[in-house]
Amino acid sequence: MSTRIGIVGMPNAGKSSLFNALTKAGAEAANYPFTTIEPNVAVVPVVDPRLDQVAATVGASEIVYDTIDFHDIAGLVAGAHQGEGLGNRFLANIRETDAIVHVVRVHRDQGVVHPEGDVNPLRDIETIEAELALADLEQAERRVERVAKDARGGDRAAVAEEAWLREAIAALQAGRPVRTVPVPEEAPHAARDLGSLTAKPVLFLANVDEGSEDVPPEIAAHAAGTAAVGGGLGAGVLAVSARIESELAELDDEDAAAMRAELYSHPGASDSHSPLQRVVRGAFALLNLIAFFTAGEAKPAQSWHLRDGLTAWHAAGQIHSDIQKGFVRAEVIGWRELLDAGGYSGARERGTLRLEGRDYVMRDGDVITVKFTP
Ligand SMILES: Nc1nc2c(ncn2[C@@H]2O[C@H](COP(=O)(O)OP(=O)(O)O)[C@@H](O)[C@H]2O)c(=O)[nH]1
Ligand SMILES: [Mg+2]
Repeated sequence: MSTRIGIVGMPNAGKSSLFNALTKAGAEAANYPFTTIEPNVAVVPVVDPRLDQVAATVGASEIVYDTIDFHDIAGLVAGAHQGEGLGNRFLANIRETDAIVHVVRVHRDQGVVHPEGDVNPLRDIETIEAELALADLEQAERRVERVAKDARGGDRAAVAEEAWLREAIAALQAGRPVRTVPVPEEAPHAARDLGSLTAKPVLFLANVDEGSEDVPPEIAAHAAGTAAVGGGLGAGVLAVSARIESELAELDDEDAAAMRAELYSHPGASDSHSPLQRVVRGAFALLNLIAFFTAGEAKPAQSWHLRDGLTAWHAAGQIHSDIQKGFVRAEVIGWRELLDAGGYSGARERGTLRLEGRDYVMRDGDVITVKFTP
């Protein structure tokens, strides 16, 4: 299942610029299996040099990177929860995403109109968050009535969910996102069943002036304050110049690297860790995802994602439901060990290719071959 990220922010914050940059990055990645996509969805490869090396080591036929879908969600304005603008439809679009990238205008280019007249990142963040919170509040108030009925019938999960919903409502009324309210063990899907927008992890993307890479401290502080309690899904922050990225995406790699080196003074600014890939990786980190690989001689080498802490059986399910159904065992090796051994047969000789059962907890960078009965 592909990971879906919704891009939100004030009008003119730079959402479409970021989206266009991401779209071009996706279109240029070789060997991407394109499917028909909607105009507001950018399918972006999660570029991973480890997979390139694994592919070369085993003699794979091609490289297929895991992807993230970015959705440009325009039209979120003050009053959206009441159907202002195209409000409700856009809120529905956000509900279907796994995480949110919240673009915040920081750049002070006089040539770009700000809907409120002046540049004020924290105010803008609060405007957007208030809309998300109000939408959540409406949903929660409606849902709590229904759940309360089941709770009165003595359903334990419903009792836990009702208590959680009441806490969530109190948090929202106090201006805190739902993600700060821990979900009870007895009702683990409470936030998902609510379709909560403010429970989703969020990556604040400061859209900064060209040449800058500094996250304004007030945005960093806000992100830290809105993160989930007790770890887990939270909030992150990055600085990018959306306009520059959309322009750089038009250039070939060499020209883009040269221009980056000119714009950003520190070493490393011109390497392949482009700000767009930082956005992609930021989204990955936000969702607690790890990467694993499948690769074989004359077959595609492919990267996949999995929630950290899940098992070989879950990994099999990511690859194909039939492979999961018929799971017998898995051959697993760390990507580095596979490289060191020069391939699978060398790894077998060294004993670094392990046989694992369905409960093996996958690690970031594992290369897996699932044996299954069809
Ligand atoms: N100077 C500058 N202008 C930007 C930047 N990002 C976006 N813009 C401009 O701001 C305007 C609105 O950007 P757009 O991406 O369409 O915003 P959206 O409404 O959030 O989709 C456009 O004219 C962009 O070229 C930036 O980083 N720096
Ligand atoms: Mg736009």
